[in-house]
Amino acid sequence: MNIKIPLYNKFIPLLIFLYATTQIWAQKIVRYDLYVKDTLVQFTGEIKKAIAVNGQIPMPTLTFTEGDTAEIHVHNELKEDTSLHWHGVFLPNKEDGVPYLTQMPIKPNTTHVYRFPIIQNGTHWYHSHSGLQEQIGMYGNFIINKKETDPTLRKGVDDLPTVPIILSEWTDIKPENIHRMLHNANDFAALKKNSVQSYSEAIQAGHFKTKLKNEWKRMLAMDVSDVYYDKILINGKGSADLKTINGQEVKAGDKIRLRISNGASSAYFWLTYAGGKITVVASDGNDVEPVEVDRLLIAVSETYDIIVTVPEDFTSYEFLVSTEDRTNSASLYIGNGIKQLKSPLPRLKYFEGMKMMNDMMKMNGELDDMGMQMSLNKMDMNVVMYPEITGPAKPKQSNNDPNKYNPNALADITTLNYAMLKSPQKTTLPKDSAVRELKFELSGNMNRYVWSMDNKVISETDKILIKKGENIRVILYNGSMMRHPMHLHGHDFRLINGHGEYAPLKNVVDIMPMETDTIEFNANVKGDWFFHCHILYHMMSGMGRIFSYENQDPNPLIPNPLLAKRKLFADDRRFHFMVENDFATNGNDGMAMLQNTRWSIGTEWRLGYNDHHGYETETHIGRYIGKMQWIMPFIGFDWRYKKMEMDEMGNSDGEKNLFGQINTKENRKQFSVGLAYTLPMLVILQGEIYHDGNIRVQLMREDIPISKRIKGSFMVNTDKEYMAGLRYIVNKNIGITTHYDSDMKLGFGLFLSY
Ligand SMILES: [Cu+2]
Repeated sequence: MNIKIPLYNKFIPLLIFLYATTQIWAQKIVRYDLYVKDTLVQFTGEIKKAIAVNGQIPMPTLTFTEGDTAEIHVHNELKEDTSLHWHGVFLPNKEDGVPYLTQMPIKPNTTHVYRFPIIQNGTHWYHSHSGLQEQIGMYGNFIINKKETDPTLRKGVDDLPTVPIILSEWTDIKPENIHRMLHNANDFAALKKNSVQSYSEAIQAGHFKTKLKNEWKRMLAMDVSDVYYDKILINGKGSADLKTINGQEVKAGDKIRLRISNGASSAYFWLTYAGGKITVVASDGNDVEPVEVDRLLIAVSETYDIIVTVPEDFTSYEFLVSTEDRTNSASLYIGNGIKQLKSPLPRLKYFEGMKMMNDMMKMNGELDDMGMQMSLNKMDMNVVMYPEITGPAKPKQSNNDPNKYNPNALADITTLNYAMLKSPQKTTLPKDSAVRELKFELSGNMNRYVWSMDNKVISETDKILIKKGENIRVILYNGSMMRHPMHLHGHDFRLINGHGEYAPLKNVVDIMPMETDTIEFNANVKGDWFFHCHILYHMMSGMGRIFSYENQDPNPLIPNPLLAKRKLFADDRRFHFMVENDFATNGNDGMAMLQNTRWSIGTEWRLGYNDHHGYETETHIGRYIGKMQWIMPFIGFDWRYKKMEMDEMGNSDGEKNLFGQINTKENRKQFSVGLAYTLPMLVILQGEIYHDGNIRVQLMREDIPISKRIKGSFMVNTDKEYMAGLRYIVNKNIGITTHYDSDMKLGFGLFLSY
């Protein structure tokens, strides 16, 4: 008799063998499948395009235990390329997820598998590194638990109920449009945030001189952040309840560990809690000695593990997340019962901030720290703007306030700073390794939204070569007027903060203006590693560098390194477009511009309707010079024609310009070379010589902030032309204008801009 053995029985020994080997090598493979897809969202009531992964925003929380192997299958169902970067995670370079640097982008309708061993633990997160996708949904928690046998397990920390939280922002404006508007100094965001800081507001606040001095020093009004957001989100919601954890009801006395990542594209957040103190126990996935604070600011892309306590039953305590500029917030209510609110942070005193900036800004555009060695966010310069610490705004404050630069002294509010972070373990680097020291100045140009390091954007520099085994020390000085969260891929660094051998490990260091910070790391994993500002719009403008290991094998995922490099550099070489046109009763005038880091291509036109029938166009192609970009040499073409009545002909032909040359302003087809220079008060002095030898000098100022919604402008030149105008801003694309022009006379119009 023939006995049939079922086929699968033959595999049993094999299965047992496989099971045994996974146990021996402890290679538990944790697989996630991520489906990246276009979606529509309604955060504000308006339907907008976003990107969801597995149907959700934020992306799903990925959870691992140290020792696992991560296997993440990314299915791109978008119509565009994508990528995923594992922020703060140690991995082989080709798994790092930076398109055109560590891999080619994931094409639509393809799947890419990221596979890497998990060799650390902590709170991390992940996000798209392609274009501006991070802004519209592509961020998620990446949590690595410690092994049960980990000797660094802490009682009262690692055994607490834990909630992963990712913070983010939402704007109804397309991120591409935000980026474009930032480059065009469009201050619509300031209007939305009520932070225009116009002359009339300055006068009301007793700060007319402050405003005048600010413009004399060629500064535009600034804010602590430059994008307006419609919604702040905690795990994808503006308001959320935390009533139970793992099925257990949250009750009085419970301590809860929140693993918080700031997945925002450009917003920093204040974290405050209605239930009392906040205990910080880890940052960027690395344990720190517990430190108790009243509040902390989490920089873009940082992570903090904090412990909060529920003081009483029948109450739910607000955990309040406010944008640094205090214009928006989100809340997590912890506990069960009546809501106990945290008082919102009061509005910033902008003119106090402006006054401080004035004092620090030298005429040449450099910052003067007046001998103060600032670092580690210990002295929060923005404190001058915090009413909760320095008192309410009052007009005409004394200039001799002794606490002008150290108002922290007035506060009994404990705010976290980097000097408070101390690692529980020694973090010293290998002692016998060579040390390579690198210095960078974080540089920027607010007016043209250029962000760089040592005044060079990524595409203007080579990769920085380092050797495996070296200890790399990086000294960063922030010479720009905004703070920058600098992030290093693939490595943690020691943040030198006075704790010696116990310096904390981080992978993001936030640096305030005029601060100097030192970080150091051991170069221990070959590859091309991005080091960049994590404000998305700063990174896309070119604020970063690439560390590249010497003598490394080519990356198999980059088959054509030259093409990849060109694509990588395309981000900060991009031109940004703007156009505006005034449809007025007396004519039509407008301009269109294409600008990038250094170049500007602009054309202006004017068409007269009334007694001045004619047209003019002026085109300039220029390159901005120097860090402050106050000088722009250009070549131009000027083409103008005026139809004249017979009786006008005579006297017009004989008209001279201010230099006594025959004035060709009525009929000109001329090439020119010239120079535009930004004078104090942001007046542009433009000198131009035409190919027939004619010279024209012109003074011009646009966008004089008269009031919150009214802007003034004027122009006068040696062709005896002049113009003055006012514009009332209705919304980001529409204005109402009136102007008086030497040719076109008085007119009223509708102003459209993009
Ligand atoms: Cu930045």
